[in-house]
Amino acid sequence: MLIVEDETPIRDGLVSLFSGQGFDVTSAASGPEALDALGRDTFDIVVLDLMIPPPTGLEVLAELRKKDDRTPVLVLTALGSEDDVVRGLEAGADDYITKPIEFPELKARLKSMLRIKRLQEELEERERQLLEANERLRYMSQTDGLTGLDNRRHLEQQLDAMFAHARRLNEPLSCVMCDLDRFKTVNDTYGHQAGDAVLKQFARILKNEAREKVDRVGRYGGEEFMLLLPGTVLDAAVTFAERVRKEVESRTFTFDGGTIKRTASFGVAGWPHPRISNCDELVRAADDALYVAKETGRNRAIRFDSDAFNAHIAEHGSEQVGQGDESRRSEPADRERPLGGDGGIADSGDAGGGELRA
Ligand code: GH3
Ligand code: MG
Ligand code: MG
Ligand code: MG
Repeated sequence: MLIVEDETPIRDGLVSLFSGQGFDVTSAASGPEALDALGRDTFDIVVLDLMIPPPTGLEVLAELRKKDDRTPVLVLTALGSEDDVVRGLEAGADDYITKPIEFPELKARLKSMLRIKRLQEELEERERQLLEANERLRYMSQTDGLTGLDNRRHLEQQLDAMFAHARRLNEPLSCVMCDLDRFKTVNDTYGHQAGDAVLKQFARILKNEAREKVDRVGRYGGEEFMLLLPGTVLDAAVTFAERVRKEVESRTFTFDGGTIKRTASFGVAGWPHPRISNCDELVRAADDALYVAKETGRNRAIRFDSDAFNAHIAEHGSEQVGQGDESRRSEPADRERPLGGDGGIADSGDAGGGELRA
């Protein structure tokens, strides 16, 4: 507590009264001393006599309020000077008491000011906690728990926004879908935890290869990931996917008790494209290209509408790709789409397939 009072007997009386009540009391006998104390310390409460050697109490108060509108200030005014009271309150005092001071009244008023201050602080603390909790919730609702990447819902929201933006500015936007090859065997051979470790490391690779704060990287489903590359034409997106593919291929994944090599397949689509007119079609095109990458041997990046893509479709028909899986944008990703039973999967061309090294 800061007590500003120029009359020594009153000041001493107040100091001993409130010290006796357990307050840590600082006292000042003039304007300069008061400003000095306020500059040095912060106070829970200030008792301020208005008639003090200048700067006066009102000037001290105005100075304090320039940078601090929180510290409760109770002004002491001479009896009957109503102008003083009004000016004191206008200058930012929270309450006043007229001299001669009635100590019980002063004590009661200070107590109520402190109570208001405490309530205000509690309210602010609660608001802070609420904001924090909201921030945590927002993060959790947008983030995949295992990899820390965007989750599917958030990816789709981003995609909607990015596509609208791309269309508005007539800027390219590419989408890369990728899926670890023969990932199930990691789980089957080394257990789910090893699988999780590989997924996390794979996610890290994607994140590192993507442009920070520009591209969005997310987990679309189990071991399937999506990258959104704004401002990126299809050619550049294919180059990007090829770079990531090589990086994955060169990497040795580690898990508790062993290491393992894996590859991944990529499907790449880009807007603008004559066969893509909305973001669902962009994702489906990338997904179809990924499907063809799997079908044609895995560990490769396939460009939607490329010769390789079209040749595969021409040979095997298109009923499996572009089949308009409407559930795709609301259900977990599932690549169980065998082409004509099991026969379409080319195990021989599978660079990373089946090789597990512990
Ligand atoms: P393909 O080359 O055709 O993609 O073969 P694959 O084995 O990678 O694909 P498949 O769809 O047959 O298997 C995917 C596996 O991914 C099955 C599932 O148990 C596993 N999986 C999905 N999510 C997780 C996860 O969060 N953690 C672990 N450890 N495994 C997961
Ligand atoms: Mg005085
Ligand atoms: Mg897979
Ligand atoms: Mg998959």
